[in-house]
Amino acid sequence: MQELLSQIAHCVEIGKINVQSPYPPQLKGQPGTDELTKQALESGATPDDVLNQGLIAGMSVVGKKFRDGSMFLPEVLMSAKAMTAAMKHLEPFFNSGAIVPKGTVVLGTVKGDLHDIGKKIVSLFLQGGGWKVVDLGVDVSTERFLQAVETHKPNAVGMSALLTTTMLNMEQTAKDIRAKYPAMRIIIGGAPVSREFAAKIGADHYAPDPQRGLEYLNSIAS
Ligand code: B12
Repeated sequence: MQELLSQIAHCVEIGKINVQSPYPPQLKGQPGTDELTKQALESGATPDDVLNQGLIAGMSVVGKKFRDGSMFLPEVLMSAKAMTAAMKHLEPFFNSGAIVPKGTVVLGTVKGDLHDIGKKIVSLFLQGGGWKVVDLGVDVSTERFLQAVETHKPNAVGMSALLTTTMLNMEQTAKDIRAKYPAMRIIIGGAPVSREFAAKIGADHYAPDPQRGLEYLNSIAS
């Protein structure tokens, strides 16, 4: 079983989705996260083992390599796809409560901003790290963030902005969330934002990449 879980971790790391996937070329015709996750669960692996020893293990290698520059965006996107294929098999266990997430994060790209790619990667990393993510998508108004906080009672709100213009909307949303939920943890990311900007708008944390976002969230998980 251990071997199977290590294989899942490796497939996440190298972005091997399923047997049909031609990527990476050296594993053409071999099973990917899709088949291996199904097989592991059918052979009696617990969903927790698949998540922790397979997906989280694989994604944490991806996170480290992406951070130190030894892995690039297209490869990370393949890993994210491999991860999504595996998550499909784990979803029923999340829904039934058999997997207990570390906590919940409401995530969205702020109002006026349609950039989705970075936020989606963050979403998958956090899921791969054992968090439940409520992804509100792009162009998310303050009202929608507030509504989601009310509904999902998350441990944190994550906001993404890629435009200098929409950073201003992020500021407003952060202030409105803080006014209504003073204890809510707010984490921000996206190319134009910074640690200084986070401090200015009263956000708790700025993360330049998903791995550091995950590390922060794990540090606040009770
Ligand atoms: C792809 C892209 C688009 C695509 C978006 C497609 C999509 N579905 O997302 C399209 C074509 C739609 C687009 C449109 C526009 N874009 Co554009 N776009 C980009 C581009 C090339 C890449 C962005 C990207 O996906 N990066 C890859 C991801 C992985 O990185 P990332 O988003 O930074 O996210 C990472 C981290 O920042 C972090 N992170 C991000 N968010 C969060 C959140 C949290 C909580 C955490 C923890 C971490 C985190 O983790 C992510 C993963 O590592 C950038 C240039 C660039 N190099 O950034 C321009 C760029 C952002 N765009 C720009 C502009 C100007 C526009 C337009 C205004 C163009 C126009 N005139 O129409 C429109 C705006 C549309 C709108 N209202 O949003 C400018 C912004 C300039 C500025 N300073 O404001 C840029 C910088 C290009 C440039 N050099 O001029 N764009």
